[in-house]
This record gives sequence, structure tokens and C-alpha cells, in this order.
Amino acid sequence: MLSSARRFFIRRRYLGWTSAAGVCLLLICIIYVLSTGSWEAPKLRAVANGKYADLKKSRYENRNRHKQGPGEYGAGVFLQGEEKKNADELAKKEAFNIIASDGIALDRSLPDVRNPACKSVEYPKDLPTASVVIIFHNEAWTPLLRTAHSVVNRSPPQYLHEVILLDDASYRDRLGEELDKYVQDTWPDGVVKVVRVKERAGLIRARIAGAKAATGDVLIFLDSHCEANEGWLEPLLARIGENSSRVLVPGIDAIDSETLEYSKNGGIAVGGFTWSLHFTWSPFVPTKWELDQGFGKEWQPLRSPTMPGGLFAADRKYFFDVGAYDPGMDVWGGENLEISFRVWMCGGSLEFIPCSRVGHIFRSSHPYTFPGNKDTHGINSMRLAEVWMDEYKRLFYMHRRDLLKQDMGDISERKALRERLKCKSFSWYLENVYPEKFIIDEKVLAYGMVRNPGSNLCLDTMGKDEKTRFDIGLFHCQNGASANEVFSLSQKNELRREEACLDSVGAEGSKVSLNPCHGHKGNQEWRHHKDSGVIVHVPSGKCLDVSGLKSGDSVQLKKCNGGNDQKWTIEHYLDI
Ligand code: LR7
Ligand code: MN
Repeated sequence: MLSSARRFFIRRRYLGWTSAAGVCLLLICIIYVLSTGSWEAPKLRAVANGKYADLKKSRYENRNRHKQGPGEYGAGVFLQGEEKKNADELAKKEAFNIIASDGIALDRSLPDVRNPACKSVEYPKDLPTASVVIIFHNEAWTPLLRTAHSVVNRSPPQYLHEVILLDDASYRDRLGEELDKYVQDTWPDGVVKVVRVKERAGLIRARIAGAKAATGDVLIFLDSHCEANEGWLEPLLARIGENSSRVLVPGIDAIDSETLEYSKNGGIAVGGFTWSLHFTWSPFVPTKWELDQGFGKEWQPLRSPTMPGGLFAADRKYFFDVGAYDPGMDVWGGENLEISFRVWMCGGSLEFIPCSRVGHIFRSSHPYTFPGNKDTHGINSMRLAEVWMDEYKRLFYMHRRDLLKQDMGDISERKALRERLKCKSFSWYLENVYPEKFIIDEKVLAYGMVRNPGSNLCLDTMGKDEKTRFDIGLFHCQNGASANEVFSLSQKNELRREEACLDSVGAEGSKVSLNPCHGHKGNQEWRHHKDSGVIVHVPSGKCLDVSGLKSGDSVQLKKCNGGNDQKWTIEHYLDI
């Protein structure tokens, strides 16, 4: 039996301990509250997380809620009268129809444009998570937010780590506090974040800043006028989950800049480039790799030599390991080919993933300034040519002699990167990744100026856009000063430019047009005899002729007569 005195002491000691513990608990609570800045008890937070879980789930589940209204199901909006006039006026500045866009719900429904085969693909349940980085400079409100809504609503919440709206120093109304407030009110779970850079970074450095702010497993970059479509995320995450050195481009659909109509881009093409270093589309020909993989159908992964640049996914760690972007590149242009060449040459790969669909508003001009009015595409491309293209940079400068005098800044760090990663040569890239690329001055019979010595007139494109069909001109020979006068006589006996070929129906006295090369000889087959100097159009047997023509006229086709008006020399003969 305990004496009452002892019981008393035990109780006191016990009380002492409990009050000490109580004080400690209180202190821990205060420290917790101070350090987290939150007044919510842990239990309440758990409930709140539960609430967000429901919110996230319902956003995703309601993504296809059918709605009535302009633009629903990706329909176009056709304005009339006064409204159309206003829209056309505003389009001069915005480069798209802002009135139509403002009339469409920010979370409009879209048609599921995937190939039916995509819908039955089963993806693993433990995919990596995505940080979607949307960079913008003075983007209009509705396209920007429609991009964010489409991403949040159409991404399974367990895979969407965050959406980063990276503001590249915008100063347009609404993109400051109003945007912050909209984001907080609309996505209280914090899945969308606004991150701002202090001064205009240009799209390349803006993407680097966005990538640095991201913490998900996979980075997905989008332009700020896109709409992510049904099932867009899983195919990208699954393929990067299997191999982190894959850089992936979704199938890019068109959102019409005039009507905002969403339409599937049905073409099957991959990315190419021109020697003036612009991105182009290139017809898809299944490669050995595709066939070996059992791929080769238009909805399966397609290997691509290059990408357009704005929409792609890469493992976050891989993106930085392979050199992110060249931070010396300004504003716009060139980074898309730079990262394409680099990824292939340094051991990675680039694929188009047609089961993942994302729309993009194609605008005909840039609705923002280029500080200092610099040709940033030209100078950025010069940096990439110097670092990655080895001796093939000659073909870039052939088109851009003007740049030889330009200052491109310091490229030593990018050269060191190429050394460090032990990247392969550009000729390896051409041979293995893009064997169908036409190289103006290699594996050809002859190339350079095509001159009629008697008149000193040369064949000349007159600077016309070679994607359109036009008649080939004649101009005073520029002696290498102009890429407009560089033609190649190919091994297939085409007289051609990079992508377009001289083409004729062969009528007496007719002009000769420049058409896309079809590779099947026919009206595009020419023979040049070095000794006699004639250039004969094979199907008609007629000769290229300058009689009665002057600089500025179009060259003609006439019955062969052996005269000086039908004699030609090609500047460099390789194999003739
Ligand atoms: O200084 C700038 N800061 C920016 O943040 C300039 C632009 N930007 C943002 C801009 O708000 C936009 O979100 O950068 C993004 C791209 O600018 P756009 O939309 O004017 O470019 P674009 O669509 O005309 O050009 C394409 O080529 C560019 C080359 O530098 C970029 O790689 C673009 O991302 C790219 N867009 C696409 O690839 C979209 C799909 C095209 C296809 C098919
Ligand atoms: Mn764009």
C-alpha cells in the first residue's frame, strides 16, 4: 500500500511531466505554424488535400462534358459585319482572330482526332510525372488560358505534377496581378503556377528558366496558344519512361488563326531542314529502325531528323544532361534545329508520337517585338552552324553570306559541351538520320552557276519562294554572290535546287518552271553535255535557250540548233 504522502508525490511528478509535455507540444505547434506559415492543423490539411483530390478528379472526369456554345467540339467561329471588320483590324497586331477566341469557352470541348488504334493502347499505371512548361511574352489572355485549361483538364491528375506559366517579362494588361488571381482562384490546388523572369529573356532562355523551375520527372514544353487533346499525355510519358534519352513531339494539329477551328493534321510527315536553316516538313518514309521495331504505321512512333520546336517532351534530367539550350540565343529561331541535331549527334533520339494530339494556332507573323530589330533567327542559326555542322556550315553561309560580318557572340561553352558529351559528327547525322537530305554539292554531277557564256546570263530563281511554282529567270551572273544562282545537276539528272526541280511540258518556246522534285524523271529529266554545252530536256528533246532574252526575263525551251544561245557551263563539275 502506498502512503498518501507517496501517492501525492507521484501525482505531482506525473503532473509535472504532463505539463512539461504540454508546453513542448505547444512549442512544436508554434514552430510548425511559423515555419509553414499555415494556421491549419495537420488534420485539417489532410481533409483539404482530400478536397483537392476530388477537385482534380472532377476536372479530369468532366473534361469531355458536352457544351453548347461557339467553338465547342473544336468548331470554327465565323464572324460577320462590324465584328469581322474589328477582328480583321485587330488581327494586324495579334496575328490571329482575338474576337473569335474571346467568344469561345476557355475549357471548350474538342473532337477526339486520334487514330482509332491509339484508343486501345494500354499504358503502364506507374508513368513518370509531367511538368508542363508554357512560355509566353505578351500572349493574348484567352489563348494562354485555354492552353492551361486544356492541359489541366485532359491530363490524368496523378501524372500532372504541375503547369508552369513562364512569363517572359510581359507588360500587356491582365498578365500581371489579374493573371495571378485568376490562377489562384481557378486552380486552388496550386497545380498551375506563374513564374516570372525579370527581363525579357526571349523564348530560348525563357524555356531554360521554366525547365529550372520545374520539379516533375518529364518536361513538356508548349507554346502559349495550344490546346491539348484527349489522351495527349500518356503516350509521351510512357515512351520516356521506357527510355529517358527519347525526345518526343506530339502530333501537331492546326487551330485556324481566323476561326479557331481545331482540325486534325492528317498528313504523315516528319521534320527536315533547309540549308538556310529553316524547319521544313519532310515526307515520312519508314526507316529500317521503324521496320525493325514492327513500327511503320502512321499512328506509331516515327523517327524524325528534326522538330518544329515549340511542342515537345523530354526527361528533365536528360534535357539538362544533353545541354538544355544555347543560352546565347536570342528571342526566336534556330533553337529547334540546334536541339534536334544535338540530341541525335549526342546519343539520343527524336520521335513524333502521333497518338498524342495537341493543337497550335499558326500565326502568320510575330505579335511581339524583336529588341534591336536583330535577325535573331540568322544569328542563332550561325551559332548552331558553327558548333554542330562541321564543314557543312558552308551550305548555310552559301545562303547567308551577309552573316559572315555579324557578331554571334561567344560559342566556346557550346563547343566544350560537344567535346564533353563526345558527340558524333554532322556527316554521321546526315548519313544515318537523314540520308534522304539532298546535299547541293555532294554526290552530284555538277553544281553552281549555270551560265550562258555568250550573254553572261545565269539561271536565277530571282529570290522567289521555292515552295510555290514559278518560271525560272535569267539574271546577270553574280559570280557566287547569290545563292539564287546555285543549281545542282543531280545523279538522277534533275536540274535542281534543294527541294525544287526544273520542270517543263516541252512545248516550243515555253518557259521552264520550278516545281517540287518528284524523283521520277519524266518532265524533270535533263541532260547536260559538257563539250557541246547543251542542256537538253530529255522527254521533249528540246534545249534551254536564251535567244532574244535579257536579264530579268524567263529562260525558254527551243528546238536544239547548236548555237551559242544554247551553250551552258556549270560552275563546278564533279563527275561528268
Ligand atoms: O521573346 C519571346 N518570348 C517568349 O516567351 C518570344 C516568344 N515567346 C513565346 C511565345 O509567347 C510563344 O509561346 O515563345 C513561344 C513561341 O513563339 P511563337 O509562337 O511566336 O513561335 P512560332 O510558333 O511562330 O515558332 C516555332 O519556331 C520557334 C523557333 O524559335 C519556336 O521553336 C516555337 O516554339 C515554334 N512553334 C512551334 O513549333 C509550334 C508548332 C509548329 C508546328 C508544326
Ligand atoms: Mn507558336
